[in-house]
Amino acid sequence: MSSLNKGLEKVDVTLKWDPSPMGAPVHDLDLVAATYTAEDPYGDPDYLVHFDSRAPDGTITLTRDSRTGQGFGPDEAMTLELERLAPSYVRVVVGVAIQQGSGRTTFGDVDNTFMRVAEGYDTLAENDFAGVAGSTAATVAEFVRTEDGAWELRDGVTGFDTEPESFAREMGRGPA
Ligand SMILES: [Ca+2]
Repeated sequence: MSSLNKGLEKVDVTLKWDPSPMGAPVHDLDLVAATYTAEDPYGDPDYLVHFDSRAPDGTITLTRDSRTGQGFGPDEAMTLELERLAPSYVRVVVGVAIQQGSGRTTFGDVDNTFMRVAEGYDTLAENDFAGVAGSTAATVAEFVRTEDGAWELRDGVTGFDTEPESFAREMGRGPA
């Protein structure tokens, strides 16, 4: 990386999936972001952003939210204005959790799941979740503030086998 790299400023994470067949239980996937401060970068999230929770400073917003996967374009979308985050924030982890209301549901049970991380028209990462087909949740992007203050993406999808609520607490922990 060049030292002229100014880092990521405003990033969009989008998620789509196909609705379940007629008569089958709906598939509800949720984008979740967890923020971490320099005091506890791998501990408990400072706050979460998801369908039921907003960023106190408005820097991370869920702009689209779906309970079924029906419709065209992204089903869920989140905008992260990283450059506006207070300096105390050093890490943001974004994940996808599948609601488990109708029994254990994994990415392998959901058709055509796809996520993309982009800044403007530049795609930074994309993934079809094939590598975590047996998981019920996954982290999909980790944004880290480097020593010079710039935000960078650490790419990669990691599967979890947990309910959405416990996933939100655990998604930012470092490797065990
Ligand atoms: Ca949802």
